[in-house]
Amino acid sequence: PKPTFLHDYRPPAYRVTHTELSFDLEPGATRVKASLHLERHPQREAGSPLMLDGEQLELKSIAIDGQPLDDDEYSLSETGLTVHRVPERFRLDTEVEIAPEENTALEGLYLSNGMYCTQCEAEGFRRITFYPDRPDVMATFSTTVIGDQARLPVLLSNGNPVERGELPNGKHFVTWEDPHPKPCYLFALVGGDLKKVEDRFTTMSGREVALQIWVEEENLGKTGHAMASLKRAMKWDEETYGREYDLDLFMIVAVNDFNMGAMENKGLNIFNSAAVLTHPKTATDVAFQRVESIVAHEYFHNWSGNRVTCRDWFQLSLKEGFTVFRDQCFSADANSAPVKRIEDASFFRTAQFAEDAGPTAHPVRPDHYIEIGNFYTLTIYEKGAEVVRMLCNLVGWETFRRGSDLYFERFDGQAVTIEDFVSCMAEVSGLDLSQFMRWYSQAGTPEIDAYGEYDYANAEYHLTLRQRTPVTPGQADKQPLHIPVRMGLVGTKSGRDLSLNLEGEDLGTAAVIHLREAEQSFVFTDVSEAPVPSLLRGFSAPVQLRFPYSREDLAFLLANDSDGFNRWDAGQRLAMLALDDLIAAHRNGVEKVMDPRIVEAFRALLERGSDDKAVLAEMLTLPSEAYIAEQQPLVDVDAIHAARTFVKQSLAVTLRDEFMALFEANRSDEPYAPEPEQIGARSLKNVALSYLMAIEDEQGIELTQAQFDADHNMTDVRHALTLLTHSSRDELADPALRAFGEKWAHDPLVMDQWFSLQVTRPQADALDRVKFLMAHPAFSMKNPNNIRALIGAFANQNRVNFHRADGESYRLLADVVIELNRLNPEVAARLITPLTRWQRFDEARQGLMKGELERIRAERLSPNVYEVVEKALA
Ligand code: HT7
Ligand code: ZN
Repeated sequence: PKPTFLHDYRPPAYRVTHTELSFDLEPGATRVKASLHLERHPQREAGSPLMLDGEQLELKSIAIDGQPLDDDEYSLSETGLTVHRVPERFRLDTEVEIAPEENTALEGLYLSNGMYCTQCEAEGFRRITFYPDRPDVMATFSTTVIGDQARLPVLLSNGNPVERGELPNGKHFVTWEDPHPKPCYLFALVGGDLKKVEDRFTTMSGREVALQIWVEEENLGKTGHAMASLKRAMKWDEETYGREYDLDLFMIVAVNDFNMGAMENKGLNIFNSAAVLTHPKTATDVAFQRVESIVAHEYFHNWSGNRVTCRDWFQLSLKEGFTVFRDQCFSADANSAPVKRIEDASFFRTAQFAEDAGPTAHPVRPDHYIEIGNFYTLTIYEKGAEVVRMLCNLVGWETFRRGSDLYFERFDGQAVTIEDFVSCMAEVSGLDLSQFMRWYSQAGTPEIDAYGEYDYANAEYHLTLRQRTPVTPGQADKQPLHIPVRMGLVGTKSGRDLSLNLEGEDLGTAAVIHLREAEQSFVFTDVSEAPVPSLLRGFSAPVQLRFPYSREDLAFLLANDSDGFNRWDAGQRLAMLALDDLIAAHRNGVEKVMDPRIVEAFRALLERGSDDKAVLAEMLTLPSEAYIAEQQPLVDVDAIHAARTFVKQSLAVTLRDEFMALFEANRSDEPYAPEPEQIGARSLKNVALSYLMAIEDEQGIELTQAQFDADHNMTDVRHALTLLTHSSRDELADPALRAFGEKWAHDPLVMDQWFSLQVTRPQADALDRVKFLMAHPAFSMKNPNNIRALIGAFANQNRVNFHRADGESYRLLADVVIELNRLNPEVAARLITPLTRWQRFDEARQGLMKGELERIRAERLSPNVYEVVEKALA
C-alpha cells in the first residue's frame, strides 16, 4: 500500500451539491441507489475524468443525466470507478449491491445483533456506494430506507423524516432529509427492531428539539444518564460557546458491535452500547462519567466537526483535539475539576508519552499516512486537546471564546484546516502564533530540564529552563517550541506563594512564563524567602519536566502547594523517587527498605483529609505500573511490580488503622447517584480497601466480601470482586467470580467487566485464564468490546503476565492479531500496540516480541496492520 501525503492535497475535480440515496435492506442482496448532483470544482481544470471511491461494491447500473453508460465510458477497479468524460454539471445515477451480513470490519453498512447500522468515518462510505469519499465534498442528503416492516420496524437516517409509507411484500419505507451540507463520513443509517426513550430540549432561541435514544427493548431502563448528560451538554454548549443545536431532532442509537466509542453523524449519533447504557447495578462510576463525556463529545462535534469540518484527514485533530478540549472542560465543570485534570494528565503522561516515544510517533498533524484508520490516536485526540488548551491559556478564555466565535462564523459550512483555526486565535489576540504552530508539525514529547537557585544576598531566584525534543521516526531535526509554563514560587518559611517579579513586571503570585528558546533564564527579583518552585502547574504544557527536587522539597510541595494538581504531582514524584530505589534494590537482589518519608507524607495526607475526597483518593493512589515503566530507561516489569507492591504493602502495614478509619468514614447506604460527592467518597473508601487487601488483612477481607455480597452498586461490587480476584486466595476469588458470571451471563457489558478483572490478575495463571475465557459463550472474536475487555486488558494492563519471560503471551497476542487482521483490520491494528514497544525491554524479550511481529508480517496483511507492523520493525 502507498502512503497519502499532505503536500499532495488538491481540491476535488467535481463537487456534489446534493445526494439522493435509496437503500433496500434485503437480506443477502442489499441494494443502494445513488443520484449524485455534480459540478466541476471552479479551481479545477475542465475535462477531468470523474473519479469516485468504491470498495466491495457490485455495480448494477450507471447513467449520466438518465443515459446509461456504455462499458467503455467508464472503468472499475478494486478501489473505485472512473468515468472518462463528463459534462460540467450533471446527475450520476448508480445502483450497487452490497453485503452487510458479511461485513465483520464494521466499516460501511453492517449488521449488529440483527440491526443494520453504519460507520462511515473515516472512509467507510466508499463501502456503501461510489462517491468522492473525502471530507471536503459537502452535500445535502435525502435518504430513503426500505426494509421489512416486521424485522426492521425502525428506519433512521440523518436529518428529519419527511415521508413514510407501506410497500408490497411486507416492506415499508421512510425518507429522511438533512438540510445541512455534510461530508459523507457523517452519513448514517439504522434499521432494526428498536425502542426509544424520548425527551425535549428548548434551545436558547426558543426552538423545541426532540431528543431520542434508541436501544434494544431490554435496555430501555439504562438510558436515563445518557439523556440527562445530553441535555446538560446542549445547555453547556449554549452557555459556554454560544452554540445552539440546528435540527428539530437529535437521535442516539446504541449498538453492540462498534470499533470505537461513538460517532457524531449529523442528527443521528451512533454509539457503542458501552458508551451510552448505564444503570447503578451494571455500570461503575467510571462508566457513568465516561458516558457523560462521550455523549457530550459527540454532541459538541455538531459544531466542532460537522458545521465546520476538516479539509482532509490530515486535519483530523482540528475537530478531535478541539472537541476533546471542549468535553474535558464540560466534565471538569460537571464534576471535580482538579480530579478531572489529574485523571486526564496522568493518563496522558502514561499513554500518550509512550506513543510519542515509540515507533508509531507522529505529529498532531501528520504529513503522511497509509491508513487513516490508524490515526485515531492519543496524539491526535489528547495531545491535540492539550495544544488547544495551551492556546486557550495563552490568549485567555475571553479571547479564546472570541476566536472560537470567529472560527464558527467565518467557516460555517466549510471544510477547513488547522491554520484556519489558529489564525482566528491569532487575529483576535494579536499574538504571533507562528512558533506555536510547531506543536502541530513536530512529533515527540519535549523534555524540559529546569534548574533553580536562590540568591540570598540579592533576594533573587534564578530559574533556567532547557528544552529538547527527542528524535522521532522520520523527524531527526527538532526546533524549540513555544511552551507556556505556569508556575509559582512557594516560600519555604511561610508555605505561601511569593510575589513574582520578573524583569520589573509584577506577575502576582502565579504566572505563565513563556519558554521559546532552547535555553532561557528567568530572574525573579524581590524574592523575600528561599522558595521551592512549583512548575508546570495544572500540567500547563504536554511536556516531561525534570527538576532536581529533593524528597524534602517534594514533601513540602505536597503539603503546601496552592495548586491542587501540583500537590498531587509532588506526591507522585516523591513516590517515584522511592520506587526507583526499590526497583534498583530488587534488580540487585538487595533487601528492600521503605523510605519513612513516604510513610510520613501519606500519614500527613490521611490526617489532614480533604474537602475534595476524589482529590485525596488520587493523592493516595501510587503511580501505576505503566507510568512507572514510562519513567524507566529499561523496563523491568517484575522489578516494577515487586517495588510497587512493596510500597503499597509497607504503607498498608504502617497505616492500617488509618486506612480502616478512612474506609469506615466513607461507607454509606445512600441510594446510588453518579454525583461528584458520592463518587469521591466511594473512591476514597475503595482506595482504603485496596490498601487493606494489599496485605490481605483479615478484617479487610471480611469487609471486601461483605461489600461484594451487599450488591449495592456496580462500582463497589466490581471493586470488591477485583480485590478478591487479584488476591492470592483462590478460595475467595473463585466462588465470587462464579456467582457474578452466572448472575450477569445475559448482560454483555457486565460480562466484559468480568473478563477484564480476571485477566488483569497478577497471578501466574492469567494467560491460561485468557485462553479459557476466549472459549466462553459470552466472548466473540467479532465483537470489539469483547476483544478490548479480554485481550486488550490482558496485554495492556497485566504487565507481569503479558511480558512473561517465555513469550507465550506475545504469541497469543500475535495469533489474535492474525485472526483479526482478516475479520476487523481497524481493531487488529490497534491491538498490536504493546508489541510495538519492544525497544523498551531487555534483549530476550525484544527478540521474542520482534519474532511475533515478524510472524504477523509474513501474513497477507490489511493496510492497517501492515502500516503498524512495518513501523514497529523499521
Ligand atoms: N469521530 C469519531 C471517530 C470514529 C471512528 C474512526 C474510525 C473508525 C471507527 C470510528 N468510530 C468513530 C468518534 C469521535 O471522535 O467522536
Ligand atoms: Zn471526536
